[in-house]
Amino acid sequence: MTRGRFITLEGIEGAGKSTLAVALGERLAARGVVARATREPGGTPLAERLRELVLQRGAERVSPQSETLLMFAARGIHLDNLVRPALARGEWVICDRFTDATRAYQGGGRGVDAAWIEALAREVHAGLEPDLTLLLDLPVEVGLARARRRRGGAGGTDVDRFESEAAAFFARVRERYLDIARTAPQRVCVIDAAAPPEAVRAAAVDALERL
Ligand code: Z5A
Repeated sequence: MTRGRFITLEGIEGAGKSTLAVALGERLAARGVVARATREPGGTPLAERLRELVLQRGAERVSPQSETLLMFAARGIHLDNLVRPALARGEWVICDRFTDATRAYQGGGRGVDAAWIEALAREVHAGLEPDLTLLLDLPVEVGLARARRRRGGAGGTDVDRFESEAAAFFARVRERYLDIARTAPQRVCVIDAAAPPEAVRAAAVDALERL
C-alpha cells in the first residue's frame, strides 16, 4: 500500500491554519482522498492532556527547555498512535503545527538551542518529515488582531502561555519560520495569509495539486 501524504500547516497565532485545515479536508474528500485532520500539541487523548499542561498558564515556571521536551513528548505519542498508523493505511494527514513550530516558537521565540531541537527531532521522528508544509505568513499585528477578535476582547485571564506573549516574541517566531522556508524551499510553501480566505485556499490547493 502507498503511504499517505503528510501535510503540515504552520504560522503565527491567527494565521488561519484551522480555517484552512477544514477547507483542505473538504477538497481532498472531493477528490476521494481519505484525510485525517489533527493538531499539535495534541491529536490523541493522551497528547491532548499534555497540550493542556503545556498551554495552561499556572503558578509554576516552565523553562523553555522543559516546554520543548513537553512538545516532543506529545509529538512522540501523537506520531505513534495516530500519524504513522494513518499514513501506513494510505490516509493523508493534515496536521496543524509540527516540528517547525518547535523550531520557531521554542527556538526563535524562546532562544532554545537549534542544534538541540534538531537532535530531539531526530530521536522522535527520524525518517518522517512532512511531504509539504504550508506556511501561512502574515504581519504579526494582523495575526494578533484576528486572534483577539476571535477571543472577543483584548486579553484577560483566559489567554494561554503563548497568547500572553508580546508582539516582539511573535516577530521572532515569524522570522524563524521564514528562515526555515528559505532553507527548505522544496518542502515549505509560503502563502500570503493576509489575503482573503478564498485566495489563501486557492494558493494552498495549488501547492497541494503539485503533490
Ligand atoms: N506550540 C509551540 O510553541 N511549539 C510546538 O512545537 C507546537 C505548538 C506544536 C497552540 O497552537 C500553541 O502551541 C501555539 C504555539 C504552540 N500558540 N500560539 N500562538 P494552536 O495552533 O492551537 O494555536 P494558535 O496558533 O493560537 O491557533 P489559532 O489562533 O487558532 O490560529 P489559526 O488556527 O492559525 O487561525 P484560525 O482560527 O483559522 O483563524 C483565526 C481568526 O481569523 C478566525 O476568526 C478566522 O475566521 C479568521 N481568519 C482566518 N483566515 C482569515 C483570512 N484569510 N482573512 C481574514 N480572517 C481570517
